[in-house]
Amino acid sequence: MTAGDNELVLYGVPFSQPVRAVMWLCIYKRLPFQMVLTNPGSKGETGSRNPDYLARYPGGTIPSIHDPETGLDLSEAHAIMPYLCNKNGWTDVYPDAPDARAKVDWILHFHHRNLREASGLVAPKIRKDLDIPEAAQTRSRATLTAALQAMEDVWLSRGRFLAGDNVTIADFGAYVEVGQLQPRFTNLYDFSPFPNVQRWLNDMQATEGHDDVHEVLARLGDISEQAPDMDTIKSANKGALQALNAKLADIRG
Ligand SMILES: N[C@@H](CCC(=O)N[C@@H](CS)C(=O)NCC(=O)O)C(=O)O
Repeated sequence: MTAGDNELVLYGVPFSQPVRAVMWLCIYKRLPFQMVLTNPGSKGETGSRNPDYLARYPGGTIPSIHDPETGLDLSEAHAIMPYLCNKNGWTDVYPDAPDARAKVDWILHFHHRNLREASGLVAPKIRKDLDIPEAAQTRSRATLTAALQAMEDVWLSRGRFLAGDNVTIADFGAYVEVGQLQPRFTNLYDFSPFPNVQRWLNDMQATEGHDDVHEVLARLGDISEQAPDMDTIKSANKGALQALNAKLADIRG
């Protein structure tokens, strides 16, 4: 079956962490969508800082979605995932009991200035042009380490996943950041001081959709010694998109 007119539209690229979180939720719940390649930060025709894009999504970031069924335009992964769960009744990954939902929301909000800093270790490798100062990288590493300690000592000592014993959208959001640093991908962080986090990383890797969403990182490989050039990143994104489209064709049946 081909892509339907009424499918959710997702703007982004597979290399973007928050885009991967939304992709993963959709694949996990077998919701087909259309991915429109949108270059983060670019003012070009297909860029997230293009005036047409900004008119709809003023934050100028990916991911953004358009829901043709409701007409809704929405940015921010941690707004998009709850929206999709609410709309589709996916209470397994976003529970509706107030206290259970609050635990998920807590981690979704905690994410932004904490776990998100994992990308502060990746950005200097892939955006040499930004010339990110050493001090910023050191701060990102320290912030991330404190966030991992919170995961280790509190959330992941109480349950198998971050908000309890079942996977939720908080795990998708967190893993796309933390997971990218593992030896099997970029290899930019040593997780050995965190056994609970390592267990969780393994559980997340066994969660449906993981490999489909992380194809881009598998293609990019270890970047700890040598930073990839833009052509390599573009080709990894392209290959990942082809793999994603194959998966979506399978979901559409
Ligand atoms: N808080 C946002 C972060 C989105 C974000 O920073 N996206 C990056 C790509 S990973 C982006 O679009 N950067 C381009 C820019 O800021 O111009 C979310 O979770 O959706």
